[in-house]
Amino acid sequence: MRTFRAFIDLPSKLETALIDLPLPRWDLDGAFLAKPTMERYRVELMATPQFEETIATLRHALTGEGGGYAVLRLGNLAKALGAGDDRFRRLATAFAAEVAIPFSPFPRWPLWKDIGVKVNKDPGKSSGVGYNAFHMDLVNVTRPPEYTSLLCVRTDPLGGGPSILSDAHAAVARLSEKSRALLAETAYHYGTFFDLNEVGEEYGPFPILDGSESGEGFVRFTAKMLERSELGQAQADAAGELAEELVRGQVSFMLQPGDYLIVNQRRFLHGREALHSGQETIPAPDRRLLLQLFLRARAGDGSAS
Ligand SMILES: O=C(O)CCC(=O)C(=O)O
Ligand SMILES: [Fe+2]
Repeated sequence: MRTFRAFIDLPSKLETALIDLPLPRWDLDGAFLAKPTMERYRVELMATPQFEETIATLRHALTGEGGGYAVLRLGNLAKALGAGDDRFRRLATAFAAEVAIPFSPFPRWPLWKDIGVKVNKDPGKSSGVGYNAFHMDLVNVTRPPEYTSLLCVRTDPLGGGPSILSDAHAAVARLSEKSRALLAETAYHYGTFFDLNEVGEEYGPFPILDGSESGEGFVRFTAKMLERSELGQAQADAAGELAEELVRGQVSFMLQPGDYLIVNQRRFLHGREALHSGQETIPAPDRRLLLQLFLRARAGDGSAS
């Protein structure tokens, strides 16, 4: 049972104030959102009505008991400002910075990365048209971002592509002790690593479970590792069981334009159902579009330990 409130509407007074908020363009400090920008955004946000309560609710959804993801409903702001508008993006960035530090691991993307729809891409990968199986983002690095986030600019005009979320530790807890022991072996690998900022080193092979009993470590998993994998049979079976449990415990919902999904990667894994068939009939500029942003927990933040 979900005991936390994952969907967070903004009080209308707050929405009204945010529409007129004069947030300046942001600066970067290396891969990170610059500190003066975060401080300036914070000063502006703190002057708006009911902002602090809203942020407390958001933080609780992400790090409180049973929590691990949240959808901040910014749809009215997206409507007022335009979901693709810079001012809207600054507002989302300002909210993100209240959770953790926004940064871009990819040298070619400035902070937010487009996730559009490419009909010729591997359907199971980011921006493919197929089922995007349960995973954590940047699974094969030593320091994955504590949070990943997705801002919905446009939905699939054909009506597909609901998001899926699953409590990773709850799924692990339903497995046998034997399977958990196999998942703790340093025997899993996925993907390639090149030219990434601020996420540590390439990690492979890695254990899916890091052995900490706190229930707070990463469940370093992607169901995509199950395809064409060179795993031993016992390890592959254990990973397959985890994939099944994740699906058994999943919640699913359709992101609406302006919805901002934030996922605490230490707690929840995410994915996406297939887009509706017929994407090739939709002109590229009308296809589903999300913007992705990664967040690094602040030092000393409980959720970073
Ligand atoms: O398309 C989506 O909704 C999710 C995409 C995703 O998880 C990713 O690109 O890492
Ligand atoms: Fe992802």
